Parts: sequence; structure tokens; C-alpha cells
Amino acid sequence: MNRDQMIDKVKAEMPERRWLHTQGVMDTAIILAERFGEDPIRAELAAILHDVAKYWKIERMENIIREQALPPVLLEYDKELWHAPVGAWVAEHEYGVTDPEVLDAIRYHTSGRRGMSKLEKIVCLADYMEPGRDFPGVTVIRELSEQHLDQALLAGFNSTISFLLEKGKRIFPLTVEARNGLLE
Ligand code: DGI
Ligand code: FE
Ligand code: FE
Repeated sequence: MNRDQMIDKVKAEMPERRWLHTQGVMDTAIILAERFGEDPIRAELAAILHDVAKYWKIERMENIIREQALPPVLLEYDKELWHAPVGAWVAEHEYGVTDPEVLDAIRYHTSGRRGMSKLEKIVCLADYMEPGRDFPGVTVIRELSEQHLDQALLAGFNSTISFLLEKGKRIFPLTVEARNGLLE
């Protein structure tokens, strides 16, 4: 599937506002890739597909997690986490993406993980700071991203963890590990 076909198919999976977010992530991922020495084509490809499963019904995501043997521990944590590993599966099986690093960038774009690749960091950070994002701390993240990929991403995870603490929600272990890894 070529880029235009992929874009048409992804657009059909989501409401207009989520497609605008996706375009913001695509543009931002390209800029960050050029800034930090990663391949902008692969960064854009991961960005196009990163939220492909975001509007899937809960049961449909749960079925993929169970039937495709994705980590069952996901089912014990917030459903918001599910669209990332499910999206990686969809990217591979419905969009023909074969690049394992692009698939990992989709898979870990929400949770993060310890030892993220540069591509994973770029997609995750682009998701935090694309122009349409507006949350407390996003300005600091954008400023840090001018020079420091790891510090900007750390600020992103800090804001998510603070948000989850405030809401009294569980924190997925990979997010804690991602943050610890960035502090090392
Ligand atoms: O899909 P997006 O809205 O573009 O952004 P995302 O994929 O980063 O999803 C973020 C949501 O996931 C955010 O509302 C917080 C929620 N979430 C719930 N539990 C966790 C979590 N995010 C992380 N990183 N870790 C969690 O444990
Ligand atoms: Fe997402
Ligand atoms: Fe997103």
C-alpha cells in the first residue's frame, strides 16, 4: 500500500479532529527526525498509523489482544493504552508495514518503555507536542524539544504520570520504566 492509499484508509477510521491530530503528529515527527538525525520517512509512516485503532470498539481491541497473543497484562490497565499495541498489529496485518522499528514506534507510542529507540521517542514526543495539543506543561515540552529529545520526552511522561496520579488511576509499568530509563 502506498502513502496516499494508507492516508485514505486511516482517515476513514477516525473523526475529522483525530485526523487533524494525526497530521500534526506527522509534521512534528518529520521535524523532530530531521532535528535529531532519524529517518523522516519512517517517522512519518509511524505517525500516520499511530492512532489507527483509537476509535475501535473496546471489544474489537480486546479480541485482537486475546486472539493475537498481545500482552494480556494490558487488559488490567486503562483501555486508553490498548490502541497502541493493537495499532501496531493493524499496521502490520492491514497496511502491510514490515519495518519492525516502525511497528515498535506505533506499539509503544502511548506507554513508552525502557530503552526506547530514537524513532520510538520521536513518535511519542510528537504525539505529546503536535500543534493541536494544549495541556499544562506542553509549552515546556516544546521548548525542551528544541534541543533535548530525552528531556522533552521525560517532561511528557512526567505530565502523564501526574495526570494519572491526580485521577487516582493505575500507572502501566512500562510508563514507569520509560521514565526511570530517561532519568538514568
Ligand atoms: O492517543 P492519543 O490521545 O493521541 O495519546 P496517547 O496514545 O498518548 O494516549 C494517552 C492517554 O492514555 C492519556 O489520556 C493517558 C492514558 N493512559 C492511561 N494509562 C496510562 C496512560 N498513558 C500512559 N503513558 N501510561 C499509562 O499507564
Ligand atoms: Fe495514541
Ligand atoms: Fe496520538
